[in-house]
Amino acid sequence: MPVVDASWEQWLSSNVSRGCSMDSMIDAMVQAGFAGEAARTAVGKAFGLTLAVTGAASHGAAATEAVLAKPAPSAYQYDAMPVASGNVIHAYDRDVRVLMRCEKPQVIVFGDVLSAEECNEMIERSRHRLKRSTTVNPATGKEDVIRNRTSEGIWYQRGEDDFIARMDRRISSLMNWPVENGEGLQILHYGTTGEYKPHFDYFPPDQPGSSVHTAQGGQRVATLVIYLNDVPDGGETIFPEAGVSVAARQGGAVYFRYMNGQRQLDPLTLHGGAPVLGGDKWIMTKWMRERAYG
Ligand code: PD2
Ligand code: ZN
Repeated sequence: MPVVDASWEQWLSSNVSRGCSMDSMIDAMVQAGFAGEAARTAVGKAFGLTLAVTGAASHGAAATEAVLAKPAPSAYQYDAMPVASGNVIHAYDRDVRVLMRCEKPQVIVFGDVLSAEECNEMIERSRHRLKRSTTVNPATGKEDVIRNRTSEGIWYQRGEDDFIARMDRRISSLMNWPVENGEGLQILHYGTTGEYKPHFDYFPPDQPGSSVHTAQGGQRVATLVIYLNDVPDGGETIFPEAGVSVAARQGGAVYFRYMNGQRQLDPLTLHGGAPVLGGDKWIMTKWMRERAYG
């Protein structure tokens, strides 16, 4: 059975600060192999510790009462998504099919964003250049290798060659957000058992480490995850608070938007990459910022 070591402590404290619910954190720990009681104890303690940092009660029932007494953050207001309406969206040089739309949280599943040939080209370009993925430490802003994220990846600078520039333009057109506001494309590879535990893609506004990342381009506003291969078993993108999961199908993609026009952040966009149970998984990710980036 796993133990609550330094990387789990970091996972617990960053998820508390990001507004995750106790239940979703306990579920994630149980899925990772903890006994229910051990998960409940660790999560309860993490909520208590966070309160201690903010000067409130720090132990047991007092901490729980203080959690419950905390004023509810003002509810996220769902305003119109920038993505076009309709069943087929013409995105720069390709017609993309809409397979599913969810309003709360704002999630859209697309088919055929990339052709099979384009997916295979991205995989072959990346296969020999992968490095172990990192996660932003919310306290320091530094990139840490931690086991919440068992994948390897590589970044492509925006417009770094004609092929990448075409992908950037197509994605920008599909997300209906300026190409200049996009981070570079990231390719990720997970082997069997690889996963990415539930997290938010936005930088937690109350954490000191976030300002380093938002200084340029501002906050992240929306993500597009494109699946580059068919995953034989597992590896879905999961939204545990919304009860939604998206299967990895070559060329398909999932879009989700978490910052509205008032700059509120949507806690229902908590999401993760479920463990790959058979074969491997390749994805390409685009994160969009509020303003021009890079
Ligand atoms: O691998 C995924 O499905 C996944 C899910 C959630 C990747 C990411 N987030 C990410 O790279 O942020
Ligand atoms: Zn993510």
